[in-house]
Amino acid sequence: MTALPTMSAKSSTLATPPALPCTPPEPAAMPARAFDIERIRADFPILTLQVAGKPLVYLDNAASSQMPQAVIDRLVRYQTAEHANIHRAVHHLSETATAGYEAARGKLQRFINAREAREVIFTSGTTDGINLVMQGWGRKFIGAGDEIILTVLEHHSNIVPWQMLATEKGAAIRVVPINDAGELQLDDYELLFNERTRFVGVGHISNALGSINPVKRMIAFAHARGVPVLVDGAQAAPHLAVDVQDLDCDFYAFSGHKMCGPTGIGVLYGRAALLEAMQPFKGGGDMIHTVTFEKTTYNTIPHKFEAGTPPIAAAIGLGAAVDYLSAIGMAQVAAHEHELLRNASERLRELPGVRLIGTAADKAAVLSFAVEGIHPHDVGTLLNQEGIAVRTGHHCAQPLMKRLGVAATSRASFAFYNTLAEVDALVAGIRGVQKVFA
Ligand code: 7TS
Repeated sequence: MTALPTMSAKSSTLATPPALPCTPPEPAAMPARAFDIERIRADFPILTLQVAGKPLVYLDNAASSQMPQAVIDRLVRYQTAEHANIHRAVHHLSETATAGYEAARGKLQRFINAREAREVIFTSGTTDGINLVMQGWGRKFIGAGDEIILTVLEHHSNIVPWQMLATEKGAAIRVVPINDAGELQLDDYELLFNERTRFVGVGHISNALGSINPVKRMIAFAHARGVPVLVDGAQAAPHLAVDVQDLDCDFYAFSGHKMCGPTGIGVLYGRAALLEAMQPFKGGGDMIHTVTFEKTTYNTIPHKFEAGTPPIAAAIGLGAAVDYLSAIGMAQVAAHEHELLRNASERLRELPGVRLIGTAADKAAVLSFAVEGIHPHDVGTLLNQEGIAVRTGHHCAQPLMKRLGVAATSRASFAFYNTLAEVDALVAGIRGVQKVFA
């Protein structure tokens, strides 16, 4: 048998070439813009659609928001001129893709004011981020008899993972109640703490009611007792300026598709010291430093938590989305949405036979409502015939629905590109539904 030629080079003899510039270079962040609603709407091609022969009125933003042309363009540019796998090769496209992916991480770091880019882990979404914390932190640090505090407002994705852990470990879940307006009861929250309390999970904004929870106070209280806090920011990151250092949270999870970005991408912020203490949740390529059959050593954070090929295009698209939101300014986003909320709440309150569900003093632009004698599913179906997209159902918050004594609600959830004219359309639509059933 002919011996194979021996490959004896132990190290590369070529000097590492200077990194090639990305072609074309990463687009600069957009300049700040005035809040001009018509110009903003013109950025969203989908908002020109007709549904059932009527102009689309898209009021299901809490489920998924729409994408501006700038994000679509960035995705197209990546796919047409930059696509390759990241972190793995010296060739031009791989370096370009890597630079774009890591630049996106930096944009997300600035968007939430994290101290360091390595505290930003790309996930597939909020659900994935919470599961990562459950697997990586929870399985290591929560044991039999320990207690986890959640709230009755939580989305299922901040309930079920903790329940799975509690069942596996013999831990218990304690639940913060609300009043009838949908506000968390802080006195009860504080009373839930004892020497077995190990973790708190709380939503920043309720997806079903819009209540903005006093997470900063809750975090301070937990920290005074040495208990870390995860904030589910799925409904907050798209609607208000999030500052993880100011909140002082330990983990903050959110999804790209609710904030003008693509599906399949999200972020888990984690305090570096906690991330370093955590077990990786998924094993595979990129998350390792060395591998032998005897032992694997792990890569540094954030790579330790990003096993396998990540959704590179989606991460770059999310970077473009936060550039877009930052150019408008989250304060302007929040102010416009608050105006929509104020107007819509007032109008719906005046409608006979309509009851608002969730009337917290501090609220985001989510309106859950019941129309007397008409099933929410029928409300949604008839509104759709008018081109109006709302969501109906339990909104993945069944414990909350049970607390409120309803099986489901109809929910209109606004974004910064919605208008007062669309509030008019919603009100007229609901009147129309009532006429059908009169
Ligand atoms: N947490 C909250 C507060 C949410 O509103 C949602 C999604 C999730 C977690 C899960 O996010 P994902 O991106 O991982 O799926 N909420 C909704 C909703 O209100 N309607 O559809 C999805």
